[in-house]
Amino acid sequence: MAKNYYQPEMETMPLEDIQQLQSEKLVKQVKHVYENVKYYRDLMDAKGVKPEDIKGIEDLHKLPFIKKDDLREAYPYGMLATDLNKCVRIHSTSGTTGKRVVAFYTQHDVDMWEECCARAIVAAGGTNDDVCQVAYGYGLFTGGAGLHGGSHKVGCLTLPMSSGNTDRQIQFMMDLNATILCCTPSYAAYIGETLKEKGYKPEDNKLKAGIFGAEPWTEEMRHDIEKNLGIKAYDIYGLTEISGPGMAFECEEQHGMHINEDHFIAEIINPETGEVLPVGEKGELVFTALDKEAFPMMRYRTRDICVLSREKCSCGRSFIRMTKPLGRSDDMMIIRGVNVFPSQIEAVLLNCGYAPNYQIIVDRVNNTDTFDINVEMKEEDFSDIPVGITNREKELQSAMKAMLGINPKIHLVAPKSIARSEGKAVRVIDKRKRLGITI
Ligand code: DLL
Repeated sequence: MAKNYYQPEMETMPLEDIQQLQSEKLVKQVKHVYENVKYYRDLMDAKGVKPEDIKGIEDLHKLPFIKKDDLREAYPYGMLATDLNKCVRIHSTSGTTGKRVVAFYTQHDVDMWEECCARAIVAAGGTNDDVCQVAYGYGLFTGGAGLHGGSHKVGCLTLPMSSGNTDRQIQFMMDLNATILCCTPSYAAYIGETLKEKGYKPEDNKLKAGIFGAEPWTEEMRHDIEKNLGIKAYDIYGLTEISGPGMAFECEEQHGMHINEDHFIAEIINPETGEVLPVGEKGELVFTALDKEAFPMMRYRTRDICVLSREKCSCGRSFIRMTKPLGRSDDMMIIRGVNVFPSQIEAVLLNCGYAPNYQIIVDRVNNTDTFDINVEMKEEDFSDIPVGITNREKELQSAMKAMLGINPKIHLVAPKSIARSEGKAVRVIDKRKRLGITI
């Protein structure tokens, strides 16, 4: 089997050496964070931990966790560990109640992140002979920028398409002989279907590989995409709070994603108790970033549930592998690659004068997520004049789009028509679960 490494000395480093390196970096990083981030220093002080207590990775468990709520509380600069004038970029997640999480990057941080993405591209067979079509969104989302930077590092001819405009995607893909496609798996499936509708066969395109992530996808979906596009489809994982895509990536084995352990320490914890679980057990994934200057996350709780494996991989990489996220320990949904919280929807409804009586229905039809929201009208606003209702649905839809970044289909329904629950309200009906998609 071909050995495709971007930085072989790191990617194949023996485990003892990786752990030694992690220990050295951790000691330095804890000092950096303690000295420069008051918010984290307070958390450490409250737990009674000083930087000198951390002598290596065996002491990692002594450090406090960081949660998304901490990042919201510290918004925008409270977690910044360098002078702002050393920072060259921000990226951001969507916010649950309008407050986003903003992550800062120095040039060093961007380089490290792009190298991680370059590793993923090379692991998928990429070289400087390739034409890499980046159809992840560009902007505050990390998908476009991350894979774009990785593609440059590998020396691919990069097509910075961003997402959407499928006809143009296909025209460039065919005319410029794209060989690697990077986008969300649902968009890849949609591109595959559109190619078919336009009469192209899988062998008509020059694609050989796809690097797909940012949302859950099943093995069945992988097989469909591989068949329709005539490629090998690789998974890639990451999150904005840590650095973006490329924290973990699949190799030619396509059996779990290797975590870039020279830059990140992964732990699995019991989400209820915070107890660290042994490798092989299912729990919440927690990351400590070892090299980040501007936004150095320590023991960040991802809310993603998964399992780690130290089983030897035939690709020769010694990095630990993670399964696809098997679910989440919070109520975040990922719809068309975008993170959506019910609380965001509730905030829009309240802002627009509706009562928070609603139901979200998500499904996947022809490999694309559908997203519908039923919203009850108030008695005093209720009317059955269709034009008035349609206009109000449109207004609410644009308010939702402004908050979420994606367009739900809004259905205004009669007062009291959404079933009330005696216990926890059932706000979300995620029909994708029948397909084995658990997020
Ligand atoms: O989704 C970063 C990314 C961009 C990853 C492009 C891969 C490719 P966020 O928008 O902050 O960042 O969302 C992070 O998305 O906690 C997971 O729940 C989910 N997620 C990311 N990758 C995968 C994947 C980007 N391969 C959240 N499979 C994470 C399933 C994924 N879920």
